[in-house]
Amino acid sequence: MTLKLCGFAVSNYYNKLKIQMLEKGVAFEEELVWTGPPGSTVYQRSPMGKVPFLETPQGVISESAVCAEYIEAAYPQHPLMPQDPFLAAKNREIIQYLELHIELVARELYPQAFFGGQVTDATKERARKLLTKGVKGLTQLVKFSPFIAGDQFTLADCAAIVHLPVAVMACKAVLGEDLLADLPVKEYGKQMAERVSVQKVNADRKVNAELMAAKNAKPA
Ligand SMILES: N[C@@H](CCC(=O)N[C@@H](CS)C(=O)NCC(=O)O)C(=O)O
Repeated sequence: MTLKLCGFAVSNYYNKLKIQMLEKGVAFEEELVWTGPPGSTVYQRSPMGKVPFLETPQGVISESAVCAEYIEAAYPQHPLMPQDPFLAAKNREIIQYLELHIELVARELYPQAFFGGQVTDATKERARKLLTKGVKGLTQLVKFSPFIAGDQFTLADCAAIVHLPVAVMACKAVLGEDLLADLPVKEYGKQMAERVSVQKVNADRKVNAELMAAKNAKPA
C-alpha cells in the first residue's frame, strides 16, 4: 500500500505534505476529504476533524508536522531535514514559528479574507498584535539565501511556501496592510514557483478552489 494523503488541495497544510512528497519522489495517492462540523465522517478518521491526515500501511496519522516527520523517517531518500541535530532543530524552529506564530494567528482572519464572513475588531487587533510579534521573531531566524533556512531546499521551505503567501493575503485583505512586508515573500514565491512540485500544487489548488466554490454554492 502506498501512502494516501487525505484532505483537499486548497489547504495549506495539505499542500505542505504534498510538496514534501513530490520533492522526495515518494509515491502517494490523494483522497479528497472535506472537513465538516463535529459528527461528520471526517472525525472517524481524524480525531479533530482536521485535514490533512495520512493513511499509512500501519494506520492513520493526523497533524501535518507529525506526518512530515513520519515521511522523513519512513522515506529517507532525498532528505529534507539536515542530518546535524542542531541544524535540524533550527529547521523545525522556523516551521514552528511559521505555523504557531504566523499561520495560526492569520487564520483568525480567514473567515473575512476568503469566505465572505466578518471578523470582529477585537479579533483584528489581536491578530495585528500577535502577527507583528510573530513576524519580528521569524525575521530573526530566516535566511532566504536563497532558501528559507539557507542554501538547501528543506522541509521549512515546504511550510513557508504554503503559509507565507496566504498570511500576506489575509493581512492585506482584512487589516489593510502587509505586516509581513519585512520578509521577501513575493520574490521567494516567484523563485519557489519554478519548482515542479510547487507548480503542481498551485495547479491542483486552483482546480480544488473551483470545486469548493461550486460545493458551497449548492443549496443544502
Ligand atoms: N495543526 C493542523 C492544522 C490543520 C488545519 O487547520 N487544517 C484545516 C484545513 S487547512 C482544517 O482541517 N480545518 C477544519 C477544522 O479545523 O475543523 C495540522 O498541522 O495538520
